[in-house]
Parts: sequence; C-alpha cells; structure tokens
Amino acid sequence: VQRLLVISENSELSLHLRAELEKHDFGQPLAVDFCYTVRNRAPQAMLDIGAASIDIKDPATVARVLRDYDLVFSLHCKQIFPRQLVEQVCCINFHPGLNPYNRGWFPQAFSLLNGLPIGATIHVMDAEVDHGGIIAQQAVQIAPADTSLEVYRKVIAAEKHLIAQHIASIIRGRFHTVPPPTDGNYNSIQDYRQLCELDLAAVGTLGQHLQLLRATTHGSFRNAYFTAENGKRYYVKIQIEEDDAVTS
Ligand code: 0FX
Repeated sequence: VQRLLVISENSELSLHLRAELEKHDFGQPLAVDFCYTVRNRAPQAMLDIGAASIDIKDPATVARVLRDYDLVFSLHCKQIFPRQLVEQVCCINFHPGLNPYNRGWFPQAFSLLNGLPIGATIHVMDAEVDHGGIIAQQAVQIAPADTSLEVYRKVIAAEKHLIAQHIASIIRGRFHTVPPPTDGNYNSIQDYRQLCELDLAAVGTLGQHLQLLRATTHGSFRNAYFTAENGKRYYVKIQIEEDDAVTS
C-alpha cells in the first residue's frame, strides 16, 4: 500500500493511528491523508491535525478516492460508505462495538441494556453497516457502576490496543478475516433517541430502570429526559459509586 485515506471524526484515534503508523518502516513511502465528513458539525479538532472535509456520498468524490487511494479507513466516521466504494477498494472499519452484537449506533449503550457482548472490532467493510469479515476484535467487561461513558472509555482503550497490534499487518496486506458468526443485531440513532424519551408511566423492575439510566448517562451529554406538565424537558443522569471499603 502506498496511499491511505483515513476518514474520521475522532481526533484522539486519528492521532493514535498516526503515531502507530510512524513506528513502522513499510519499505516504501506511505502517504496518509486524513478527512472528516461533511456531517461533522464540530470539525475543529480534525482541522487541527490537518484533515480536510469530504462527502463520501458524492459520486465524483467516490471516483476521485478510487483513483487516488489503495486503502481507505473508516475510523469513527459519520457517513456510511457507498457500495461502489467498498466493492472497488479495500475499506477497513475501526468500530467501537463487538460485531455482530449491537452493530450501528452507540453499541455500549445498547449492551448496558440488553447484556450483549461489547468491545472493539476491526473489519473489512461491505455494503452493510458494521458487517464485513472480522480482522481482529477485543471484548471489554461491564462493571456494576459503569455508565455509557465508562464502558466507552474501555472500548476506546481496546480499540487503541487493536490498532497498535494490527496496523502494520493491515498496511502490508497480510491479514486474515473471519466472517461474523451471525448477522447479529443493529441499532439506529432513532432507536437510541427512543431510549432517551423517558416514559414516566413505564413499568419494570428498578434494576431495569437503573440499566436504562446507565445506558443513557454519558458525561455531560444531555440524553435521557422527561417532559413535565409545564411542557419543559428535564434531563436525567445517574451517578453510581462503588463502595471503596475493602470487603472480605
Ligand atoms: O468517535 P465517536 O465514537 O463517534 C463517531 C461518529 O461521531 C458517530 O456518528 C459514528 N457512529 C461513530 C462510529 O464514530 O464519538 P461521539 O462523540 O460521536 O460518540 C461517543 C459516545 O458519546 C457515544 O458512544 C455515546 C456518547 N454520546 C454521543 C452523542 C453525540 C452520547 O451519549 N450522546 C450524544 O448525543
């Protein structure tokens, strides 16, 4: 590979990838370009690392990418790659979920709710979202006090580890893929938005309600809310702390 295009909205992972690439000698010069998508409304951090804007849905852009690059990475990218692109050049997705479980949006939030495995996956892309042959993956464990944020940070740590381990063999084209055992399940952004609309009349165990609030608590993001009789939205977050006393 000589020309690599990385499409990412995530500057932390882009910088990590760049640093890992610099650790290797690939024999021939490797030209790497970084882009963020037109759907990114806060691209400053990507601009700061020299990334340019791209609309990967635009047919003329697809034609240019096919002409100019041998390999394309989706490193947390907001646009779904068109079929024409993934079928004509090797595209690899770095995904913050453990395929095929909870493919799509915010996998850790859904794993907190439905108990399906969570982690990070590197896979070859096909026309379906988070779906192609798996190159590498690593699971992470959910602790009883974890909210979406804590699980997400574990997933990012696993993803960085996978990048460090596998980037050289990916660039050299020396990797194997394993098909996912099943199609698993997929969650859309609408599915997540629905979770965030708290139904104050919902009936369930307290454990289920806690799970829903852990799934929608992610640092300062305003996710879950209820609408009061005055018509206003009230955002809800949960805080859980593990007892730090030593237990026998
Ligand atoms: O890098 P990333 O994990 O997300 C990026 C793209 O933005 C996203 O559209 C794409 N599906 C993904 C593969 O790559 O960063 P993020 O800040 O968009 O999301 C990180 C986590 O933050 C997410 O897992 C849950 C949480 N979050 C994010 C948003 C935007 C929330 O809890 N609420 C939100 O409104």
